[in-house]
Amino acid sequence: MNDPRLYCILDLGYVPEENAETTTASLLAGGAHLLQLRAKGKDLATIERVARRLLPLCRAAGVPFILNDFPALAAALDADGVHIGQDDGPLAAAREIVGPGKLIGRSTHSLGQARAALAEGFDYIGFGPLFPTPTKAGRPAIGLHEIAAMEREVGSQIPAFCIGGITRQTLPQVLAAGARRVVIVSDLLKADHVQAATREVVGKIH
Ligand code: TZP
Ligand code: MG
Repeated sequence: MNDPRLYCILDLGYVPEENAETTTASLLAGGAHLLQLRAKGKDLATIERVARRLLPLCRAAGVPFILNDFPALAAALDADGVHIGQDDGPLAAAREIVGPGKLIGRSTHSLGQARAALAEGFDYIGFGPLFPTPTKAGRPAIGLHEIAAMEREVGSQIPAFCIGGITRQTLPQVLAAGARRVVIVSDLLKADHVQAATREVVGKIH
């Protein structure tokens, strides 16, 4: 990861499988620095099929391809990494499966969890959701007040991506609160022009 600022997620909850490649190509052409495949509720065969299509696009763009959940599938695919949540067990268990040299990220929902992920040795974290978001319905928003401390303590050591309800509209207040890296899901996937929207965001966080 070379100073990644914008982490994009191809979420099959927003993008039908048949559009996964074209939408991913648009995110990559727009300048996404990391690309995750997220496919909540989909069967493993579907996830593997889509991942095998997206991986070469990411490789060609020089962008790490991260699989959400499923360390064993990430290893089998030779994906660049895997992203796991608070309830997905310790880093060591995932590392055992994907091996050294792969990225392993953790979702965190508080400054305390961010500190813990750093101490445990995760390669990067997500931090949020900052705002309520339909992409992760039911997960309480954590607001903006801990961002500055999180960036100071954790974001200075490993990449820390603020996430959750970040849009082209809310981005300025997120950056003003001290965020340096973001994940944006639905605002980009639902944009009329995915590539242009992605490009616009990248231009604002550099
Ligand atoms: N984890 C915390 S919030 C979130 C995830 C996966 C969803 C972010 O999606 P959006 O559409 O950018 O709010
Ligand atoms: Mg998960």
